[in-house]
Amino acid sequence: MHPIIEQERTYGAHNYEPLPVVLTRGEGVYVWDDGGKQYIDMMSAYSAVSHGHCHPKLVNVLTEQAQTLAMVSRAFYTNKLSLFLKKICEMTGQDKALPMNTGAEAVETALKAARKWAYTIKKVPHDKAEIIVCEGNFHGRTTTIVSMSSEAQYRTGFGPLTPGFKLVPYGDAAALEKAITPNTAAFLVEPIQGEAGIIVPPTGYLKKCAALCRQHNVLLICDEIQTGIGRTGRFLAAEHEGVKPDGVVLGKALGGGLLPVSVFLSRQEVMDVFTPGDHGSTFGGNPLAATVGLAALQVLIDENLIARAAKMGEYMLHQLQKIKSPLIDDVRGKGLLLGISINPRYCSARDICLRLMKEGVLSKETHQTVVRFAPPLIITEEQIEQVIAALRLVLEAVAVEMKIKA
Ligand code: IF1
Repeated sequence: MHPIIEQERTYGAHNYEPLPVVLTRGEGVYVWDDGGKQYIDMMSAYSAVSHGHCHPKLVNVLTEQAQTLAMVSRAFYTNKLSLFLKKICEMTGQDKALPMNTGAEAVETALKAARKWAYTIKKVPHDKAEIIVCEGNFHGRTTTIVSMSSEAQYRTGFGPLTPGFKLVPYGDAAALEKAITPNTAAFLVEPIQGEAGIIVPPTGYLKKCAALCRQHNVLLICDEIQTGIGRTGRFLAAEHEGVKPDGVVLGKALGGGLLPVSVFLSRQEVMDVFTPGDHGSTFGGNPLAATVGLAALQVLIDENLIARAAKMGEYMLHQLQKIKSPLIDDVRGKGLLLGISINPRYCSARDICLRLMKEGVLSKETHQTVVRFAPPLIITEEQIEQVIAALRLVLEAVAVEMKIKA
C-alpha cells in the first residue's frame, strides 16, 4: 500500500473511501499526483473549486489579506465584512446575509431562522414548528441535519435525532401541498439534488413550490450550496425557474476553492429574528474569508464563468448524450453539474471512476451508480473532448471485457 495512504489509514478516521491517488498540486482544471501524473479534475471538490485550482488572483487576495488582518472574531467590526455582505445580497436579491464557514453551518442557521420566524412572526405554537424536506436530500452532516435525511447510513447510530422534520418525495408539488400544516415554518430544498445523483426535478416544480409556500405563508429556502455560484449556468439554480426564494444558503465555491465560506441570506423580516447573542461562530465573517468571498464573486463576473457554465455544460451534456453504450442508463444535469447513470448490471460507477483515473480523469461516484461530472467552470471545449474520449475508451473496454454487444 502507498506509504501516504497507509499513514492516513493509521492516523485518520476511516470516514471516506478515496480513490487510490495521492494528489500534490492543482492548477486550473488540472491536478497532479505524487508520481507526476496529470489529471483533469471533474469533481472540483464537490463543486467547491468552480474557479479552478489555486486561482492566481484569488491566491493573491488571500495572501495579501492573510498578511494584513485575518481573524478578529465578530466582537469587533472590520473593513472587509460589509463589502462582502453587500455584494452577496445584491447578487441574490436578498436583504440580509449571515456569514458562516461550512455549508452545514449555514444550513443550521437557516433552520434556526425558519423556526424562530415561525414562532415570532407566524405565531406557530412553541416547539411545534415543522420543516419539510425532500426524500434524497443532502444538506450536511450535523446531527440535526442528518435527522432530516432519508439516507439510513447518514442517520444510523447518531440518535437521538432532532424532531420537527417531514419528508416528501422530490419533484412532487402536490405532495408538498399535502404535507403543509399551519405549523409549517419552511420548505428546504435543493433546486437540483446533488448527492442523490444529480436529480433534476420536472420543469416548473420549484415554481409550483414557491407558489404553494407563498399561499400558505411558508418560507421557501433553497439550498444552493452545490447548485449556486454559477454551477448550473445561472448565479442561482432557482433563477432557471424565475423563483426568488425567501431564503438562500450558499457555500463551497463561495470560498474560491481556497477556504470555507458560507452564508444564509433572507429578507429583512426573517433575518431580524436574530438578535445579538442568538447565533454566531468563531470564524464566521472573518476578514480573510470575506475578502476571498468577495473576490470569488468578482472573478465569477469578470471571467464570465456563469455563461461559460451554461455554454460548456450544454456542450458536455450533448457530447455525453451522443455516446451510445449499453452501460449508460441516463445522462442528466444542468450547466456543469452533470451525472452519468451506469447500469449496475454491468459495473459500478466506482469501477468507471477507477478506470477513468487511469485515463487521467478524476471523478467520484455517488450512490454506487452515478458518475458525477462537475469540473471547474473554466473548463474548455478541448478539455471536455479529452474527458469524453477517456469515457468512451473506458466504456468500450468494459463492454469488451463483459462481452456486451454495443
Ligand atoms: C460529504 C455529498 C456533495 C451539499 C449541499 C449542504 C452541504 C453539502 C447541497 C454541506 C455538502 C458535500 C459534503 C461531502 C460530500 C459532498 C456532497 F455527496 F455529500 F452530497 F457535494 F454532493 N448542502 N456536500 O452538497 O456543506 O458542510 O460539507 O460544507 O459530507 O461527504 P459542507
